[in-house]
Amino acid sequence: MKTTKVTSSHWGAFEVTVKDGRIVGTAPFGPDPDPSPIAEIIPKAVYHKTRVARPSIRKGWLEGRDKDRCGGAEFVELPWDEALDIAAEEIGRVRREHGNGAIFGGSYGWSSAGRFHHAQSQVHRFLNSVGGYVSSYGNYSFAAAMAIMPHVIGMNFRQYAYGYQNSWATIRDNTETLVMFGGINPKNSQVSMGGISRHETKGWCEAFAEKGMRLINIGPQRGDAPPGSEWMPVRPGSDTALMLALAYVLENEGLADHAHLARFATGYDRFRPYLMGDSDGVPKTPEWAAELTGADATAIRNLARHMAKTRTLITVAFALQRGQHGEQPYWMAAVLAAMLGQIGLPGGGVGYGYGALGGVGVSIRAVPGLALPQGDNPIKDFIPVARIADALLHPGEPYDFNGRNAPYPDIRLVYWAGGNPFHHHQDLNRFEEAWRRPETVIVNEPYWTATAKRADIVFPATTPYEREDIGRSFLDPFLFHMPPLIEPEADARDDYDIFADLATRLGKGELFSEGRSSEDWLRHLYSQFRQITAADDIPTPDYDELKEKNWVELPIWGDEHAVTPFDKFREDPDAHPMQTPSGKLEIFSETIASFDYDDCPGHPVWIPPCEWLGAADPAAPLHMVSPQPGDKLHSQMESAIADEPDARPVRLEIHPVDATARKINDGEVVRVKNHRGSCLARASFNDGVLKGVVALPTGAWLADGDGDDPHGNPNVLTHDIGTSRLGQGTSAHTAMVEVETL
Ligand SMILES: Nc1nc2c(c(=O)[nH]1)N[C@H]1C(S)=C(S)[C@@H](COP(=O)(O)OP(=O)(O)OC[C@H]3O[C@@H](n4cnc5c(=O)[nH]c(N)nc54)[C@H](O)[C@@H]3O)O[C@H]1N2
Ligand SMILES: Nc1nc2c(c(=O)[nH]1)N[C@H]1C(S)=C(S)[C@@H](COP(=O)(O)OP(=O)(O)OC[C@H]3O[C@@H](n4cnc5c(=O)[nH]c(N)nc54)[C@H](O)[C@@H]3O)O[C@H]1N2
Ligand SMILES: [Mo]
Repeated sequence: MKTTKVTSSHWGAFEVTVKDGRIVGTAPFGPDPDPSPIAEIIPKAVYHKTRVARPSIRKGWLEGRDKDRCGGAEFVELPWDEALDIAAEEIGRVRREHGNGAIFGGSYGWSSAGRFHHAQSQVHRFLNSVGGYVSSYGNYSFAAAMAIMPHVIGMNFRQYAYGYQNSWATIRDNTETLVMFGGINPKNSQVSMGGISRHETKGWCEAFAEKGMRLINIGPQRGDAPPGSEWMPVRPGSDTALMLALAYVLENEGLADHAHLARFATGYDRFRPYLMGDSDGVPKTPEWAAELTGADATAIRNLARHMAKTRTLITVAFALQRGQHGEQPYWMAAVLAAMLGQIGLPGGGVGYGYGALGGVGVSIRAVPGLALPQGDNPIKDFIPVARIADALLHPGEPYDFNGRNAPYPDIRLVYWAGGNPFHHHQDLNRFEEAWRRPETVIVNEPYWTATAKRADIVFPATTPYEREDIGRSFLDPFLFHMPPLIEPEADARDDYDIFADLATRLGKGELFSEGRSSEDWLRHLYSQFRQITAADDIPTPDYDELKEKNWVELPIWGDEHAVTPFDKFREDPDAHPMQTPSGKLEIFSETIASFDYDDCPGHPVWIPPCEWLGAADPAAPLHMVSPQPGDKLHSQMESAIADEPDARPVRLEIHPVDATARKINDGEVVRVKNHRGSCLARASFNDGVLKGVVALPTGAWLADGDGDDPHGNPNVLTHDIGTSRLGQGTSAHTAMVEVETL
């Protein structure tokens, strides 16, 4: 028996062929013009030996409640009932002895794409049903932007990035110069959270080049932007200096639009003395920036003049704010756009995150719905998501965050489902130390990831191919019935069933499940969604029809030119003010100034990062950036990918000059090290990487044991500090290393 059905994922929809109950192949989804190859590994990954077969409890915890959570720990397999009893009893004990404020359920991670079996929503609903949990705020993607941008443009950053930017069509039709800080990355636009059925970014970028638009990629890697782009290489972490120099040229040469600044922005008078050097004796000239960034002063001057002459859209990759002082380039890019006088013009102004996710720039009518309700969390305590190690290491100690000063919670129990912090967090050796502080760690996972191996109780979760779900993303018009394609592997169960059983044991089964099975929930959520679409006149099949059809395309493509950000504001700033204290774009923010943070003062500034090429340490002279992996999503299905010949350690992009100076050959396995840790990597010569910079993508699972991580996880090398006291985002890109032969 052979059947082929379509399913959905974060990297797109694809066909899956099942023969005699086994997944034997995948193929692209017909309507997708540029499908991602990520799905090809699935027939191997689903059956991989690293699947968690049965509920497993770490022997040291089971027998003596030890906290020795290390990669090589021994586990004992138990029947479901026994393991669930033990977990429920432990959750109950922590609640009784310490209260729900001692349970951390932030559980950051991308898990999988189906709407109901979304692990993070499931764990949150479960923990809420038993009295709540300490949550995490923000994300690893753009936490610093989330903190700074509302102060500057008066908008929630997520809403701006996903729903209020120039669409691709508006850019094509209006933009003459596209200045891309950190590029618009073709490899990253494969992915969009919740799904992406038509990968269109590549096509749009081709259309821009065809039209003769000037595309300028500013950053450490040529490959960050689509082919046909000019490349202005700059040192990682130095973009704010370059932006300031562009601003300096505009002001100095009379190209800054002062009328626009007066009407649509506030605080230019407070910022100008800094820009021109009147307040600190340092004019932010192109020569000043050339020294810091490595870019050519004449090229900077010419670029500023060209930007002033043409309709210019400045775009900034998420990566720029994933470094120390990451708030600054985001703020300064908006200030630069205001100085150009182009805020509110179609195809002008400033944009964030294009290419980072395939859905940014598409025009879709917003249709809510299809999310599992998480219930209410009576525990109001939270941590900024990337401060997890600090929280575990320093309970009770106060920290700053966006004007708030609060003590870290005292975490006794951690529950994680749908994330892999031993892939995604920084300075993993420090994190491993922090991870030993709580009394208990429970993880639901399909795979023996680095995190599962460092847990006390591990529950085997199904993959999306082993359960029924609904696929839909708010950035995509397609709607999927995701059929159960195969039986669950070994003893794996759905997160929902695991949590329902735990809730029952804790006396809250009814509150958690509302008496519904998974299928009842799917039909319930779907019928609510159909009420929303009916009210909006969007024809939507009923559940059984969707099941029958497998997928439909809803007629919700938006008007391609529906949104020009801040156009109404530009027409009449008094009638349509920005939602900032001044009603204008804040070049100086009284609010931020009132926080009195030395690492994020009242207007954008250049503050050198603690590690960068401008202060090279002889022991760690190379700047390591750690981008998203092109061949997969984060660490998902890593074990099957790692089995491919020569796949591990991960490839390290290095300039041939830096390599030969170290007697390193192309393809050779090398050691990457600094004072925080070391890993192996496979040198890959690339003259599209700025000299002095190396790029090691994320996604490897941290191996067991001490010493060099043999897989090449860059997070043994990264620095675990907040972006600033304002944003407290990850500073993953602020890391210096040395590379050497073995
Ligand atoms: N150095 C450095 N580090 C970074 C970054 C960087 O740029 N540089 N980027 C950061 C960013 S932006 C992000 S978003 C993070 C990503 O980090 P994560 O989101 O933690 O990475 P994933 O590998 O997607 O983790 C998802 C996990 O969920 C599991 N899973 C999938 N489906 C299910 C399910 O149905 N149930 C359960 N229980 N589990 C499931 C997968 O097996 C996988 O282990 O990494 C961050 N880390
Ligand atoms: N294939 C694939 N696509 C993905 C993901 C994945 O795992 N796989 N993950 C998704 C997720 S969760 C996210 S958040 C987005 C992230 O989207 P981005 O943040 O845009 O992506 P990154 O790959 O982390 O970084 C892009 C580039 O930024 C450059 N860069 C680093 N530091 C600096 C700097 O200081 N200045 C400048 N100018 N450039 C710098 C690096 O050269 C890097 O290659 O990607 C998404 N897309
Ligand atoms: Mo992300």
